Amino acid sequence: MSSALDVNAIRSDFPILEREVYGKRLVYLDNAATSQKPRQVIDALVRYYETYNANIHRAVHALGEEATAAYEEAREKVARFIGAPSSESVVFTRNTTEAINLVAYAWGRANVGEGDEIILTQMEHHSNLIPWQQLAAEKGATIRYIEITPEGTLELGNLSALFSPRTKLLAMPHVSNSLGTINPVEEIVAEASKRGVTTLIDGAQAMPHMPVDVQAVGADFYAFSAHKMLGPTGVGVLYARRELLEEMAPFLGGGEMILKVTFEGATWNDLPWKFEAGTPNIADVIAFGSAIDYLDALGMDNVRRHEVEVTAYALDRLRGLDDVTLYGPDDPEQRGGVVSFNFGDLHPHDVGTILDRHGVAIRAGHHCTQPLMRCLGVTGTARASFYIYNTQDEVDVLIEGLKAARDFFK
Ligand code: 7TS
Repeated sequence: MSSALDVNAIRSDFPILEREVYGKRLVYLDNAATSQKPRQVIDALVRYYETYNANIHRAVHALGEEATAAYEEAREKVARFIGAPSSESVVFTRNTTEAINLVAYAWGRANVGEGDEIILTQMEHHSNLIPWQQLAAEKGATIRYIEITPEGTLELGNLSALFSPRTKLLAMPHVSNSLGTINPVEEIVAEASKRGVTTLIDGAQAMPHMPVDVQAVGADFYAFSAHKMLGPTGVGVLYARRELLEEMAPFLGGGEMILKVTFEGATWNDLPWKFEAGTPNIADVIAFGSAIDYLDALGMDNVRRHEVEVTAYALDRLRGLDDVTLYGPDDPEQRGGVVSFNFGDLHPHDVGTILDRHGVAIRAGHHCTQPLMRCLGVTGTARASFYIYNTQDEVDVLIEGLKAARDFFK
């Protein structure tokens, strides 16, 4: 039993956890890819479509006003949840990937030029790598990487040597989706900021799992996805310092993002709508508001404590198997609820396939971090990732499945 959360009560809110896979109870351990959704979020979607579906920010009718109010209320909830100074700093996108691309286009194209430098880490998800490689190739800029240590943490001893007068941006993950490593983002952002370097934190694996205050982190930009934190797919958030959003040109042009349009040109809407062209993902943003309510009621400190407990138990049990290679920091306090491993000489996909037959869903492969896999000297790993509804019993099912995989391939 978790000491931090009432997991039985939580589990009863998630209809999908009642289903079986191949006749076995579903054990869902692929939360770093996407989380499951509680009934409260599903109900919010149904309620919207059944009772007040309408386009927002334009209608004079009741439905439009209700939908607009609910959409903007969700933005207020997000702003409070992340500690933003105001909801004007909260831009809705499709996902983390689009939030980062928004910055690469609207800020990057205007501020990064030939000979300039960008600092990333060796543990980037491709979505915080490709947009910067594209920008660097287009502009003739260079990317430098903070290396990883054998323990899977960032090598920060020579951080200051990575900065130069040409450094324009430092972008990095708050928590690694492959190693689980929690990076000391406050410290690194402070180093960058004191040199006048703009900063972006990819918070896709942090915001769902621990208390995060974007102002305490101090970054200029902070990106994350709703679908990894009980919300629907199709909603991401870009938090940005207001001054930056003010000076940036729009990312996409069209309806909603304008104030006044003539045949000769246009002026832009106020923040944050300047960055939300076209009809947004109204239903899913509203349902994301319900996901925030759900997490708020649990308390993010409790979410974090629960994940530390389950992760510590999983690490212990995995260490008890012969032939398991674990990646990332040993100390569960230094990592999120992500456990990457390899098992003997079994291919991670084979491990994943056998586990699936036991009802256990994990991810196997490179986890969209191919350069990191090369640093680790592997082509992929098996990865179990936990959330609020996972239990130690489920970790036991994982371990039994791994033993069965070993026997199967013996
Ligand atoms: N950044 C990190 C650190 C991530 O883990 C992910 C998704 C993304 C960005 C992209 O998020 P999206 O919502 O735009 O797709 N990570 C994973 C994963 O680890 N397995 O599947 C998706």
